[in-house]
Amino acid sequence: NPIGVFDSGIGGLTVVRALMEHLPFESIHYFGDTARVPYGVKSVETISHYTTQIAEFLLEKQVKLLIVACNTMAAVASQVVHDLSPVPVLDVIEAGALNALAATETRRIGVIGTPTTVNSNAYGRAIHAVEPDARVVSQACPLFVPLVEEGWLDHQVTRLTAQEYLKPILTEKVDTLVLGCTHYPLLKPLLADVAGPGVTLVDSADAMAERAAALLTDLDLHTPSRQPADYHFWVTDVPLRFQTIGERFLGRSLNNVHVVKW
Ligand code: DGN
Repeated sequence: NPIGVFDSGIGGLTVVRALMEHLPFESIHYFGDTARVPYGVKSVETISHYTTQIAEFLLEKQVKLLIVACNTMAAVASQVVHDLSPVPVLDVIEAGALNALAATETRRIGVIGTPTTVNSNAYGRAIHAVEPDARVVSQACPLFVPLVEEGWLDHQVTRLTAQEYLKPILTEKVDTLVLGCTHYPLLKPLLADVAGPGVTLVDSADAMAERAAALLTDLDLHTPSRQPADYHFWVTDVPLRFQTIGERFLGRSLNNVHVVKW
């Protein structure tokens, strides 16, 4: 059976990309709510409602595992998915928090994400559940999503924006920085440069793929490598530049795109 991955839009394709690299034999059904993105500024109630709809859609595709790729959804609606799903559920925040704890030496961790993710303090809660003494400093970076979608991955404007956003975090002398949004892995080289050599970046997409691989092994749910993996992409709209932006996130050509009209 396939793995179900979902996001508020196309950003979760960074998670699909990491899954394709770590688990090349697993088929994936991706759902991106491109008609209703961005979720980062919506209420908890609305996000929970949308999340339920999407999780139910993927469960009908007989997925064996549900992955909440969107940090914003994971931050406020992860419990909703756990409550309704008969199959295991993984979310990016848990994955990112665990990798940050594995990476830090000083237990001073920075987190960046959308305003909803940061305001929810979901990373802080996940980190403190394991390590109550950790110091977590977070910063909302609302301008990063449009900059990434514009393709300004190595642009002076993005660099200045990053310097401004990271200033308060770097003042706190963190040694680890969690990229708590689906879009940020594309900014990794620039953020590594701005943060400097003393800071380890935790890519929540990679963290998720590692956790998913470990879970499939634990539960003995791996697909045998006999047939090629099959990928399907369900979206609620095909907006302008969808293909270009999607392929940038996925790192390869994007086929089998189906539009769901809700
Ligand atoms: N996918 C969202 C996240 O990871 O937080 C970012 C896109 C958005 O909803 N603004």
